[in-house]
Amino acid sequence: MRRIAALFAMFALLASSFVAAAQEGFTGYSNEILSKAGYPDLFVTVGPSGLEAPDTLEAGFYYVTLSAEVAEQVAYMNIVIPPAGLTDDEVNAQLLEAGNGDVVRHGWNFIGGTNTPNPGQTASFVLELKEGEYLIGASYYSVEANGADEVMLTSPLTVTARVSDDIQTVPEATVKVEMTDELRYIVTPDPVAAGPQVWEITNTGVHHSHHVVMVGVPEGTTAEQIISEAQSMFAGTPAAGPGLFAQFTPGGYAALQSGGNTTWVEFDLTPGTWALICFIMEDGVFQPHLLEGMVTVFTVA
Ligand SMILES: [Cu+2]
Repeated sequence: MRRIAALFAMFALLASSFVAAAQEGFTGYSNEILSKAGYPDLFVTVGPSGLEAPDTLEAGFYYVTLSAEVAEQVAYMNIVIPPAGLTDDEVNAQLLEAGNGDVVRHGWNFIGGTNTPNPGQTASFVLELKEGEYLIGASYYSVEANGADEVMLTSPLTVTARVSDDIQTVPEATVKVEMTDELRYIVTPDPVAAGPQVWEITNTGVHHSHHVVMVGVPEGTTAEQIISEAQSMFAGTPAAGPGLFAQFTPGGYAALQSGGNTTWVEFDLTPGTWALICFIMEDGVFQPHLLEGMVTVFTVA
């Protein structure tokens, strides 16, 4: 997403080709399996006319579909529980800071979300909503502006006890990702099969929120190489020659999840070497989880 683009705007000279690649769009999104799994729809549409989303739902699994109202724009969303005591303006500002700037403040519970991959396209995922009071945060922006024009809107969501008597089952996933408090991703299996796969993404930790930025990387790239290049860029001493990041191709994305939360997202990846990278920065820590080792490389075959 432009979350990558925004980060790499910081390394603009180096990463301009990657930003350009990001603007060509994400190629790994898929809706073949989860769309037919029978979960009730939860539609979220956001744009200049406002944020359109339900205000009351019963507890259960939902197939969430996010759309930008304006075909030339993209949209971001996350279902959240903000920390108590914030004003509406603070909630909005901190949501934008998290979605746009990858900065996570203390006390937020990010249940899960997504970003539309390209203008004119939707993004879907499945999550389980439990009884409680939530906020849907959703924003819209143009890809060209790298999120500088992003507008964040919120809408309250009350989830009531489940009364429907149909039995819902947990989505069947063929790939699992654990995001841990040790700032690691654990992907199983490896290799991942090519073609549409449902990914179960769980933050198994307690203390940190993470997202998933999925990129295609040159064959044989190691996590150590990605960390090393990121460290060089952060230190302002980039290696000579074409940067590794400039060779990344955008694949997929899953928005912030706090500890204990799971989303199910479908990706269709081409054979090759892929990486998951976390660009999230803790409040007051001006470096992404990536620099603390939160990147993993896996194979799609
Ligand atoms: Cu992280």
